[in-house]
Amino acid sequence: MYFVSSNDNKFKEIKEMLYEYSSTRLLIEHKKMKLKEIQSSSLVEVAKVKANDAFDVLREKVMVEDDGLFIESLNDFPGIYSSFVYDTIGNIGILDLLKNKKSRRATFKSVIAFYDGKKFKVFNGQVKGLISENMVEGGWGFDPIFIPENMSVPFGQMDLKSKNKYSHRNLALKKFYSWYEEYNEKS
Ligand code: ITT
Repeated sequence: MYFVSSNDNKFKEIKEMLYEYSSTRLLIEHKKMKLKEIQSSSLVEVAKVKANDAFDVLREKVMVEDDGLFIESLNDFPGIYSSFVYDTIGNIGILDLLKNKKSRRATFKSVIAFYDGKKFKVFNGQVKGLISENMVEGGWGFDPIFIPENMSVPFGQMDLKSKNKYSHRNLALKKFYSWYEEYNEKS
C-alpha cells in the first residue's frame, strides 16, 4: 500500500507507529506527491478527494491523511486552511493572533482516508491541547506551539515515541489499522 503525501514527517511517524503495533503484514511505501487539495469546510472531504486523486494516479491501494489545527478563540482557524496558514504566517503569526486572547485551547485533527478502487474508508483522530505562549525548538509544522492535553511541553520537545503516543495521527491510524486487518483478511 502507498502512503501518498508530500510530507516526509508524516510518513516517518506512521512507519514508527506501525512498527510499534508489530505490524509485519502491512507494508507501506511512501509515495511523495502533492495531491489535489480542494476548498472545503471539512477535512474528511479534503481527505476523500486526496485519496481518489492518489488512486487515479497509482492504481494501487492508497492511504492519505489530512490534518488541521483548530484554535477555539480564533473560531477554529486555521482549521482546513492549516497548510496555507503554516506556509504564510507560520507559528509566529499564530502566536501573534493569540496575543490578547484569554483562551489558548486548540484541537489537532487527523483524517486518514483509504481507497483501493472499491472500498472507501475514513478514520478520525483528534487530540485536545493548548497553544504555547512561546515557540520551542524542535519538531515540524505546528509541533513547536502545540501542547497536548495533560502534558507540559509542546510536541516539538518530545521524541518521536512520545509524540506518537499522544498524537492525533496515532488515534486515526489505530482505527485504520484495526479495520484494515479484518478487511485485508476477507479480501
Ligand atoms: P500532504 O501532502 O500529506 O497534504 P501537508 O504537509 O500539506 O502534507 P496537511 O495539509 O495534512 O499536510 O497538514 C496541514 C498542516 O498541518 C501542514 O502545515 C502540516 O505541516 C501541519 N501538521 C500536520 N500534522 C502535524 C503534526 O503532527 N505536527 C505538526 N504539524 C502538523
